[in-house]
Amino acid sequence: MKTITRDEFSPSIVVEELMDGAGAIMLKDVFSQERIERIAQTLEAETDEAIDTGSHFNQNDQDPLLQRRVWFTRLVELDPDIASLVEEPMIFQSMQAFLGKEFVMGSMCASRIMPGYGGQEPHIDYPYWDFYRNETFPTRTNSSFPLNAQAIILIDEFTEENGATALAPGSQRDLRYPDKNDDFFGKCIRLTGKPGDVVLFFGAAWHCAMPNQSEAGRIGILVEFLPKFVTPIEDLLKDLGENYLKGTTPEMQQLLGMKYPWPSTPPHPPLQ
Ligand SMILES: O=C(O)CCC(=O)C(=O)O
Ligand SMILES: [Fe+2]
Repeated sequence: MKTITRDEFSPSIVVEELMDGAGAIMLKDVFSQERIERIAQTLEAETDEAIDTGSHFNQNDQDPLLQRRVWFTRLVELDPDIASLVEEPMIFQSMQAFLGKEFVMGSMCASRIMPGYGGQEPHIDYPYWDFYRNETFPTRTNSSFPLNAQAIILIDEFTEENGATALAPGSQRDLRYPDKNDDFFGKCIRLTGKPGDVVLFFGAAWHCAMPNQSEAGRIGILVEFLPKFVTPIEDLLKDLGENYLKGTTPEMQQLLGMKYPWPSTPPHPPLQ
């Protein structure tokens, strides 16, 4: 996987890598160790108990208890700084170039996979996540332009042993739901990195969380970004305090859909 530092960063490198390259890129040392360590402690405490928090793509009955999630409104409640991670300019500018300036957030959660977790099934992400029913999508739907991007903010180190995400490089170009004949596990690379690194990928690329064979949890913050016109899969505003919305940044307001409200009228006459 291509890896770039803040000095090397440009949004066009990200766009090219997500569309025409592997489908994923690693941004190194995006967040300070101090900030990530503080967030890790909060998320570890929050995910201590084995309760079903609504994770998906699990392969057996026990795994929902071992893939523990903390969803957006709870993240904001725990510490608004966790939500602010997505406003980081390298992430924000990349997404503007990839999905359009007024892109939105569809989902944000922390995911902690516990020792013994068996791994997700290889999949593609919303809005393509039920593309095995491709007759429910418009004819000729393809990945020539993106309807999704994913960010994983690494809170723990991601290693092959503890279940670092696997991804089939280049698979984003042929929009299809992976099946058993695709030899996903033979083709995949692993998205390994250090706390504070960020992986960006196009969710049309086949990928999945892998088994955690280590002795410790593996926390990542999973963010889904969408073009402004795709319905977010989560109601991010549900239970969100009014004061949070009022007091937050223009970037967060855009991410929460405030720039492109529904229902709407045309923004201005077309011929001005
Ligand atoms: O946790 C991971 O490594 C990937 C998660 C993922 O792909 C998903 O939940 O859709
Ligand atoms: Fe996914």
